[in-house]
Amino acid sequence: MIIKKRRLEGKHSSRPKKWGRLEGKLAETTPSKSDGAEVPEESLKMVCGAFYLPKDNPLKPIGEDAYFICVEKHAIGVADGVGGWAQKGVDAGEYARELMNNAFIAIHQQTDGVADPKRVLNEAFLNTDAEGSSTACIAMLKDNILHYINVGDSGFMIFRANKLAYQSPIQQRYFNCPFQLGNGEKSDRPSSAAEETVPVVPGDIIVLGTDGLLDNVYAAEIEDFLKQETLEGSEDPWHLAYAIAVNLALYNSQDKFSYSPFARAAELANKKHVGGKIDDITVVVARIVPQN
Ligand SMILES: [Mn+2]
Repeated sequence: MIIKKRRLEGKHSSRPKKWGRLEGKLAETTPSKSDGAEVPEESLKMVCGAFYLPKDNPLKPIGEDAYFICVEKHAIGVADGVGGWAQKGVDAGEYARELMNNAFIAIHQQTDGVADPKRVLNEAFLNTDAEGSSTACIAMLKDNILHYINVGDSGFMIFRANKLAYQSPIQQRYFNCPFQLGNGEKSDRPSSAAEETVPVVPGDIIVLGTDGLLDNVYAAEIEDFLKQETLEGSEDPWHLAYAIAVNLALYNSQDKFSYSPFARAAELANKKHVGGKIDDITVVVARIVPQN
């Protein structure tokens, strides 16, 4: 795979053109029939790719994020082990990895063909024994509708014709304290999860990530990036995930002066934070295409 290194020079030092978060609802720009994006009768599938970039930490070379892609069941998921556990000598990455592994197994064991992310998350949670806690977002495509379940501040955006069409809402108690699944008394249970369905159409691009992505990259930047990729005819989801992780999220995270989504959220919470946020970065990209 040829990887193109492209950095958006000069883009990250200023406030993006538009940075309003579009949470939990379809955008007004959602194509209607007049846009030529009719709801298809044909069956759709997801073509997926992912890139994981743990932050530089010799003590935790694989970081605290985890993800899975289940091609047969059209399902993807991410989890982000909560870093605060390190103070207690617990690697929450273990919890996140076990949770995603168990989610993958639970999806394979769904034999009745019904996409039920809640059941998957429940089973994954009950089978996860590790100490720690983690956010989790699992999305499954069924009958041309994306079913998802989310706990915490991981999440996804759907881009349609290179425009943001949907963004999943995050759950947090207060700034930088997301809802989190875990076995401890203070942790959340799957019953706290947000569950939603979103119709999708061929050509949609789902960008799922942990807060290493979402705290560093605005939807408008991904829109610009996808426009450029479309011009160049680049459709490989692995390439898109790599480029979004490295050229946008990693690059922005290292910018000490940018008005990042994290800096904006801090400002809204009356906290001080300037620049990007160094973190593990997970990006899963799923293209919605016809089954045949
Ligand atoms: Mn994170």
